[in-house]
Amino acid sequence: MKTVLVTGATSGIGEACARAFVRAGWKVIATGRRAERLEALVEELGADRVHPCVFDVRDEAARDAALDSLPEGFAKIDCLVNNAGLALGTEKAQDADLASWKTMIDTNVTALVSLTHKLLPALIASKAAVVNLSSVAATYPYTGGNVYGGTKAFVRQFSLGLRSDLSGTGVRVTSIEPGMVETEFTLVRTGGNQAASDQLYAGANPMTGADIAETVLWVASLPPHLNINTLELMPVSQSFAGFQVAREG
Ligand code: NDP
Ligand code: 8X3
Repeated sequence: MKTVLVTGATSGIGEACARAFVRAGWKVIATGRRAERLEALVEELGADRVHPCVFDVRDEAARDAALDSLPEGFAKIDCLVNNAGLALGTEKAQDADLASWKTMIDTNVTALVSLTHKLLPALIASKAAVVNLSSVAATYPYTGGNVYGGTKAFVRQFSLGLRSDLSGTGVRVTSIEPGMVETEFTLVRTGGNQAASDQLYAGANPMTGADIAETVLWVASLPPHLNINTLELMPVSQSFAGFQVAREG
């Protein structure tokens, strides 16, 4: 039975990944800060299939303590899903909060890189699949997307660079780049504004965490000679709005 490590499995896409992988016969190392949500996953999916690891991805010491003591049945990692991440704020750069920018960079970039670096020897040994959650925001700029988009562009380019470096190792690397997925993402982005989150998704028929999880599972389950480099997906309701022009006078 193969094992996947999913960061950010307490909610949204990561939680759906935990369910999808277990349904497909995998074991899951599920990480996140909210212990009670991980315990609920263990309860739902079984302690033999889900191993909870409670840590903040930015806290390398806590992360190492959790991952250096994995139980034997979960010690060989066949897939890493770097999913934990967030956007904070929708303000224009000139109005944005610097602390929020740093939190996004620390979580979406620094922690992702650090975890990947830590696990690389093990991932190479197991010829693993690495699936990184980027975003359409990596490619298409929008007002207020500034640093969030920048972090996701980093994730995309880092994924492609990893592919290059890992040539010949059998490790596969994929950048998944979703558009609008209804999760707690907007609740987090707006500082807990449920009405704003509901309004964004209302009538838009957005993608679900399960939609993305099925895609991640598909990528991870492909025959070992196939690599999906990048995969961009959107709900049908979402598309492109073109350029803006600031006119004089
Ligand atoms: P959610 O807010 O529902 O889930 C985010 C997950 O990340 C939670 O499990 C959260 O766990 C975890 N997380 C955040 N910060 C930390 C931290 N410091 N330490 C540990 N875990 C952390 O959002 P989504 O499921 O939508 O987001 C998952 C990924 O998908 C993100 O990288 C996001 O950028 C990306 N994405 C989302 C899209 C969307 O429209 N929803 C579209 C494109 C990409 P906890 O709080 O318990 O620690
Ligand atoms: C999340 C998608 O369009 O809100 O990565 O930036 S978007």
